[in-house]
Amino acid sequence: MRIHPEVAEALDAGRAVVALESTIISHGLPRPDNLRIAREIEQSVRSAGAVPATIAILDGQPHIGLDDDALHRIATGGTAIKVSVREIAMLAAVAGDGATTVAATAHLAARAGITVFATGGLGGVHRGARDSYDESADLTTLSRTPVLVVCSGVKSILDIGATLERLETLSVGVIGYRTDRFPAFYLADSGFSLDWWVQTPKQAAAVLRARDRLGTDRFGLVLANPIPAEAELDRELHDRVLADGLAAAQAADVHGKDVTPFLLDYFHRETHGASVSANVALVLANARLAGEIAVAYAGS
Ligand code: PSU
Ligand code: MN
Repeated sequence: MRIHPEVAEALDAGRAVVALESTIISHGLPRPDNLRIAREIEQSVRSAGAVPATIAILDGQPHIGLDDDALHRIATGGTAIKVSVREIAMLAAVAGDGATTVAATAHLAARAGITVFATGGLGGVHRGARDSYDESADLTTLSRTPVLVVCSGVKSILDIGATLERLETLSVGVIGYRTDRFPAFYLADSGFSLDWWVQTPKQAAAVLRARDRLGTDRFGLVLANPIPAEAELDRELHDRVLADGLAAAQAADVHGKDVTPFLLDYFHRETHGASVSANVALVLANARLAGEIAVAYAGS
């Protein structure tokens, strides 16, 4: 692994660092805006007083923290494939470029000693998983990776109830940020409630500290931060595009790791950019909150 000097220095000094995923940049947001947004996400982490570490694979080597050239290559180079944990070694062997999913990012972050991680949405159990068995490796990876993922829940393209059940089975704690409702990415409320919530970054850091003391720190935690109210997607538009997108994916026989990027792209096109604005708003808010939590955790 190559740890960026600024990140290495912060980790050595016990200062706040926030890991950021790269699949959202390469496969989750449209070009060319994705490069600017990737920089803004890093800036949000900095505005909270933490150091951003965007994680990706370049020439087969995992990078913890990217310089601007590397960020550029992942965002606009077209060389990076979507990489989950099981593919890191294969990509290393052929010296390829990869954009890491939540699972792969969490794995590499934990190895580098980074605990707090920000993203937009977590992967989960896909609709129809009873037949397809399509469940994101994000869930099983979190069951054995000691990170706190700050996200806006999971998208309604997934089976949210089943995803929450799986998180329970896998011992991954789910905490709402100033809410007792599990968010659904573009919408603040998925209709599912939560048993636990915190009101401040300090309280989230206290959970991390307690878990370190009690030995439950082998599992991941999800901190669910709902999209800011003013950025929510119109619910009717959301429901219509969701139904059409799921039908389009089925008609086009899309499956496996292509499903999530396909549906994201469908949303972007069919909402004429409204879903991208919502996506950007929530990911910037998550990056900032993750920065605040990392600062509180480093100082506690
Ligand atoms: N959900 C989103 N946006 C994304 C992703 C998920 O709202 O960009 C990406 C993340 O990188 C996540 C991955 O880890 O998709 C999950 O893909 P899969 O369902 O193939 O595991
Ligand atoms: Mn899948």
